[in-house]
Amino acid sequence: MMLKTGVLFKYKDFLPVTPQTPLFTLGEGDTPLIRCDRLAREIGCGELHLKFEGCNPTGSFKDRGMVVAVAKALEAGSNALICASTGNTSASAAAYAAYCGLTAIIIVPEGKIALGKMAQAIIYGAKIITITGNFDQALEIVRTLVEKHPVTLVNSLNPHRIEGQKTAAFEIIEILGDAPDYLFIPVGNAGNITAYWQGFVESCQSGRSKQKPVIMGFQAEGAAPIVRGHPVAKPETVATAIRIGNPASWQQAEAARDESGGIIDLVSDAEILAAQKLMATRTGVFSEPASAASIAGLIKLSRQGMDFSRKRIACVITGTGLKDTDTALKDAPPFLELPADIKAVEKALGWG
Ligand code: AN7
Repeated sequence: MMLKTGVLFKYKDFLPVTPQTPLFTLGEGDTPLIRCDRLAREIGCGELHLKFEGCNPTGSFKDRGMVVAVAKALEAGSNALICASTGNTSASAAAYAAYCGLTAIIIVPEGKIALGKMAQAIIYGAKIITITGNFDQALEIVRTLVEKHPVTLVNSLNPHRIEGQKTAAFEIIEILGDAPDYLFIPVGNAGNITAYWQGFVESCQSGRSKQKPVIMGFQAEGAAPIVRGHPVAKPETVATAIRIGNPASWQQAEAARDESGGIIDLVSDAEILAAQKLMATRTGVFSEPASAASIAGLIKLSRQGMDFSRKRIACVITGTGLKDTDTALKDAPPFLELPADIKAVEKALGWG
């Protein structure tokens, strides 16, 4: 059967795909770009589009890069993958390893991974190691292990990950006809901001777009090394996906910021959770907390007086909220609990 969908097939001319690269897909890419007029009016921007990466097969943008990294690993004859993760990379690595019959070894910080992401790694059959340390320490261990053992690193230090992830920028341009004026994006290990910028730059160079967006990256207040200008030894945030104190692609993120004329700023946990809730109630998009950092950043700058009223904005919504229902349910108001009686229900609804 000829493969017709997926990142590898659709973008093979723009990816390091050779005649020897196996082409396969779990259905990654082609995620919706959702136009949100009501939320745009409320925030005060001209046009607002959410690139909802939660629609990827394992529920995050990581799948775009993972499919390329795993295809190249197979091509090179590897039979095992390894990554450090705050949860989404490990879920994605485990899924693609399962599809391809490879071993996935994942090293994650104990107790700081959303439960749905742990469930994914478990059900996909990954070898899971939790460490009593944070993501940065896990990544240090992984970087040393791949020097000594025959196993493929699939963190975003693997350049094939970035190649795959840049395809999201291509898709935004395909839908809008050009790049947006601004791209808002959460920043953790800083691979994705690097990938989007590369995608927008390549599109402009090849004439597929006329402009490049201003890149607006957002870190969580308790895990904002790039904003503060130094690594954060003990990063803390409710947005566990971006609980990272020493991003691997730090310099590339600064380059994306500076070459695009953008900023990398921070948002508080309260701002992140408020944005997550606002997005859900105004657009029907349920993101995980880390993903809402992009919307939280847009709201913050708009409130500070930046004028987006005539601008076209794309916000990258990096992952689904369904992996982290604990955080969504925290502080939820109580439900109405009634007997199974129509009169009681009508009365409670004010129809009685
Ligand atoms: C939902 O899974 O680092 O700046 O190990 O899961 O490219 O790191 C996840 C990162 C944003 C930040 N949103 O992206 C991992 C991991 C979500 C994420 C980010 C992550 P990068």
